[in-house]
Amino acid sequence: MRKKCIRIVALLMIVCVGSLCGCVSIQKQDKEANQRGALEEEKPLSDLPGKNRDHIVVGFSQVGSESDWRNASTESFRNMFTAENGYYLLYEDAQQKQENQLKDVRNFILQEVDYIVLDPIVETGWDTVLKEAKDAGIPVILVDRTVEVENDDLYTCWVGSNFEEEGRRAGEWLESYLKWQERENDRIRIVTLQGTLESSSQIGRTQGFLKVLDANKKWEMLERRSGEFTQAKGKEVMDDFLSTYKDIDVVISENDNMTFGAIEAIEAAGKSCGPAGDIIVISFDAVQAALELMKRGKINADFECNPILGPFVSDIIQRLERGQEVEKIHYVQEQYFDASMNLEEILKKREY
Ligand code: GZL
Repeated sequence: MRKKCIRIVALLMIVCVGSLCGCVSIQKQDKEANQRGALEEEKPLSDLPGKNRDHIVVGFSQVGSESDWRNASTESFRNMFTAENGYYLLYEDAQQKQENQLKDVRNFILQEVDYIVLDPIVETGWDTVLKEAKDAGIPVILVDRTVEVENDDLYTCWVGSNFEEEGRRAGEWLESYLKWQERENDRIRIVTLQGTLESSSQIGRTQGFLKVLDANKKWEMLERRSGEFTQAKGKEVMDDFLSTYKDIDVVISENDNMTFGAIEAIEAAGKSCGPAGDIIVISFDAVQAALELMKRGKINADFECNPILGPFVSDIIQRLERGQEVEKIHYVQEQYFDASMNLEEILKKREY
């Protein structure tokens, strides 16, 4: 009996010491994780600065880390939402899954954050969770991509790009480029690498380009298929396009990482791309690595999508904190680049 008691006491001591270490490691994990921005363990609210706290607590659900553009977007928020700037950022990477974002938003509500920032991976499926945030009195600011909801009172505002405008400008650029090549009356065979289907960036770019495609009867869209905004999938889809279609004149790639994969596939098939190549390559995002490839003659044109949204969102939050009204839609300014430009100079000034 005595032995059993000693064993139980010993076991209890091990459990206590273990949980103490565990607690220390969780706290330590919290600290490290919080630097990464992924709070693994919920901290008691009293530990979080914010409402009646001395910081504004912002919960940010990010799409994932699928592209250079996405990483620049994340960095923009991390650099802006710091303690020095008066914020406490709860950052979650949803790994390109909507169900993770739904969990993120509900977790932010539970933690009574002051603001929710959401980059919605796709446009639909948000009404219920946005209503929960509204009922909890937590403003939701949409960034980058947007949502389709019954009632747009479910979110405070959206900061992002005019994706349809990006797509249309890409089509108009192709029109003028073909004219310059004296190919305006040629049959032009096009394939498109689409982004994540049903994301607003994919919908807008596809729709915008389609407007110009419809106005050019000699252009033929051989196929559109999603490369999911990633390099690997972009290569896989382009490989398949190249083995399916003998003559491709133009690739429209709805982000630079799919373009990187497409260029790999084109060159592996013994073809060439860019101004001196067999295939015209038109891309979106205009990240540094893509402009480097443009400088090396592999990309013809690239339509910028500005990922530096952190400062815009902080400005909106500061205005809301002062009780000011904010616009529903905030478009960011964007430009395009093509191989005729001085890319050396342009690259010196690029932030991302
Ligand atoms: C566009 C953004 C897209 C980028 C991709 O605003 O949603 O998602 O074009 C990223 O690089 O994956």
